[in-house]
Amino acid sequence: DPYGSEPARNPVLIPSSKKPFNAEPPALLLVDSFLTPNELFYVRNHLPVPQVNLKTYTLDVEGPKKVLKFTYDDLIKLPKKSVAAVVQCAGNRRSDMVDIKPVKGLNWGAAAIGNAEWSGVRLSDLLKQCGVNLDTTTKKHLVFEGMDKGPEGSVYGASIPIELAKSLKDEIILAYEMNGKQIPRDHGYPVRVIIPGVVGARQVKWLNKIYLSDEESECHWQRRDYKGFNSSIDWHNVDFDSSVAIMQLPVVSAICDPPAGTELEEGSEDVTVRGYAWSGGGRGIIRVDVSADGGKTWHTAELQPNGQTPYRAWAWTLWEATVPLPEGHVGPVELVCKAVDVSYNVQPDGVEGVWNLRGVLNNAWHRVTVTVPP
Ligand code: MTE
Ligand code: MO
Repeated sequence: DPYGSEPARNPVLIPSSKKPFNAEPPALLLVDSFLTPNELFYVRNHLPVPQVNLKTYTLDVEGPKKVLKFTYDDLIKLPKKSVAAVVQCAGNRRSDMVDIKPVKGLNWGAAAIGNAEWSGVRLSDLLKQCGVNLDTTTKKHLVFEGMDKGPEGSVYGASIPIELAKSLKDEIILAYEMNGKQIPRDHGYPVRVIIPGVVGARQVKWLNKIYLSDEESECHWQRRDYKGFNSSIDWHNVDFDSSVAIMQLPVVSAICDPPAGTELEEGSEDVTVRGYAWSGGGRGIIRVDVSADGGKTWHTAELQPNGQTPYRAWAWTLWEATVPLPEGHVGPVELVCKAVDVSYNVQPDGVEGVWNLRGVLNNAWHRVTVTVPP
């Protein structure tokens, strides 16, 4: 059984598939802390978790003339850099898309996202040692390969366009710590790449090799998945080559508290709503709006500062709003949230317009129905 040596997992995680293991925490737990605890962080594995021996582990970095093999000990001796950054799956909130029309993919709720402090080595430091200058290279893509293998021996891999790598430069890190602890096996032990502001799919876990190329990663998940299409494209007419691999993600937010179906207290005059907001590309969150009447009227939420600047905001913003209910209201209450990022990007009001066959990039207003008992 290729899945015979999987790590132990927190039973609180809600699996959307067991082999490979994919799971998210109850969304309510996400708003308890700015940094998502390692054992609550969603897990997105496409393949069995590899068994890596720290003593023999190497990270190969290919330069134009030489390939350097960094051992774990080599890496931890280099200058250490930390960044608080979100990792979010492009399929986060896919379950809301399924309600419109079936899609292929794991049925994620709103918790296929987490925010951790990642520590490790700057990619630019390793590249320099291999004679690569990111500023001047004429190669077109920066390619990453993992150690997790499919049945035919192919490994998980991904790439990012060199222009993106250039713009992020010192922010890309090869992380060996997650929230101050060694990265857990499910999250890429011993080393994963963290590319702040970019979709989870490119943040390769169990990192084995880095190189520059004129071609994108040949990996299935780079070329035949994790791309967006309009809602008239379906499996009979999709051409994956015609779309662009998802990199930076659009602005998103979700209500974590109260969970859907919550019965509020009898006679409630207001409801306190909490959640997260985030946007790709380091675009900070400048506002979150919350409605308790399905989106007719809005209240501005209080944002918890994340300590980052608005144009380099890799971490999420947690928020809270106490919204009044109409006097004497009983019955269902439709809570809605929507966030605005520093580019004044907003979330679309409905899922219909952003529906796509893979169920990715669902950043529509998030709606949760709760009820006030009679
Ligand atoms: N890296 C490897 N080697 N194998 C994988 O299956 N999944 C990717 C990415 N990196 C994956 C990977 C996807 S699609 C996501 S969303 C994130 O890892 C999930 O990271 P996490 O499991 O630490 O939350
Ligand atoms: Mo993902």
